[in-house]
Amino acid sequence: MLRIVLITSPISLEDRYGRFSGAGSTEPSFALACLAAVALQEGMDVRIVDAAAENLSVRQTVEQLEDFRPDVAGISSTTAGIAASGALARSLKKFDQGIITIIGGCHVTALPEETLAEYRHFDVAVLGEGEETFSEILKAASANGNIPENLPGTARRINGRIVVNERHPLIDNLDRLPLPAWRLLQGFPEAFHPSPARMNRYPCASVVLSRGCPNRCAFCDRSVFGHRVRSYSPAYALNMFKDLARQFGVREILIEDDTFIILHSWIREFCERLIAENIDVTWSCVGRADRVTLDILKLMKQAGCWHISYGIESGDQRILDAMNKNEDIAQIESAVRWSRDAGLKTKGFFMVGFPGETPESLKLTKDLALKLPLNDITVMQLTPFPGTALYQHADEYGVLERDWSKMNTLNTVFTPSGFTQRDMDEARSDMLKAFYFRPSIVAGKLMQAASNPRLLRHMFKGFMALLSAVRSR
Ligand code: B12
Ligand code: SF4
Repeated sequence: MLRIVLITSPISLEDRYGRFSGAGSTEPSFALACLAAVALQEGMDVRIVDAAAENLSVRQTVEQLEDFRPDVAGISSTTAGIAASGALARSLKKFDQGIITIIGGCHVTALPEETLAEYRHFDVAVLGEGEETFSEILKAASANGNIPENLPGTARRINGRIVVNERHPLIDNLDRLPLPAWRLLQGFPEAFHPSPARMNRYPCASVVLSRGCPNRCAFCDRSVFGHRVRSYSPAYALNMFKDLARQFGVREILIEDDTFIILHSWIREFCERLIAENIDVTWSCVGRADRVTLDILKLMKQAGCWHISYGIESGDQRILDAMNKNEDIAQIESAVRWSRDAGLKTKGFFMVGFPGETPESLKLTKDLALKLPLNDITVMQLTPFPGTALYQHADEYGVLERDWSKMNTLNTVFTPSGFTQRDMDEARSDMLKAFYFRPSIVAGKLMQAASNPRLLRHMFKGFMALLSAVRSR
């Protein structure tokens, strides 16, 4: 039996959230819980170290493994975490040269050759969807200690040359996967505290019920799951909810699908099953404005949904079109109003700095945020992640700082032509200030906190983080 450890990249809360780190939001890693379940099925001795959620440094992460002495270490990383993941692989090799280090996740999937060349302590890269490739790796490693060089879904360094194999076919039926191994996440679920804007009750967990998105927004990296949408069946999704509620006492679930509302028939069945089962959980999700109807939103509310976030991005139709967002402002306005009418709280994700941004488009975006009946907003700096249409051409439209560690959507790594970095920082702070320092929003937050005093501490930390972020620009 091999000893397997699965680790999220050890990047600190400061590296992820910059001046907002004080809010300290953390979510359990769904990807690692899914991969761990597969490793358990293969009969392995498995551990998870969710270093990102636990805010562990590289040294602290390795210290956690001193007794366990893993044979295989699988690291999951976004772009912001890749340098820390590379440093972790180096430290793991120093600790024990024999550990097989595997890197997976969106960054290496988008840039396999570059990542293996840049971080030479990763032995193998798993590209795209991981469960089946990982299980084949574990089978091979436990049979003869070797991972086949041509295994689909992997990239390797062979005699100093980097070989990228064909991708593993996507899993046709997600219901074949075991339930996530939540019990391996330390302190689950009490130890995890998502953003106060998405927290209604305690304790919380997050799940991803579908993979892939049919849209092609220019700023979004689809390298892992592509454009074909696959979902667990509504019955299986309900089982995940039941498992979380009954085995772990979870009362709040964040559905983290990129676009939860794609197929109305799926949502209807899922909601009807939830209503019939009467499980004591409330939930939130992310939707696209062009996919919702008032009826669907009302049904979701009846099934326990209390919050929906929309990727609104910009208030300028010209920018939305340039993003290939395939949505118009009128649809966004209707979706947010219908959500309010259905009794749901709402959050809008906005983005500043897309190529073609002008002072006028920034004003339109701020005006839209203030005009819509939103309860919360997040304002991100446009970040041309590897794997996006924008990444290849960013230099034509402005200045891109290719520092992976800064690519957390809060730092300004891309400055569009006609602006300075400071202009972009200010645009974001101004919008946050204009939105949050309004009596109606402050009153709404106070009421939310009063209705659930356990939230108060997190909301206070969130507010202080907001203050420090808008002050220190
Ligand atoms: C939920 C989520 C979060 C949660 C994570 C906790 C959780 N619940 O998992 C929170 C809110 C904490 C978060 C934070 C951030 N996130 Co986020 N997040 C997501 C989201 C929406 C879902 C992740 C998920 O669970 N997917 C489902 C699982 C099954 O897929 P997966 O993670 O890709 O894993 C599969 C494969 O990649 C592979 N795999 C992954 N790791 C490994 C490791 C091994 C060893 C193997 C074998 C395989 C393997 O196998 C897995 C199973 O098939 C994704 C978008 C998306 N659709 O993936 C964005 C996404 C990953 N996040 C993104 C970003 C930018 C961030 C932040 C930087 C933003 C910020 N400032 O907060 C931080 C960085 C966090 C970090 N540690 O690096 C970007 C990353 C882009 C990039 N190239 O870096 C994404 C892709 C969204 C987007 N389209 O822009 N995020
Ligand atoms: S931004 Fe949202 S809608 Fe657009 S491609 Fe990405 S996941 Fe799909």
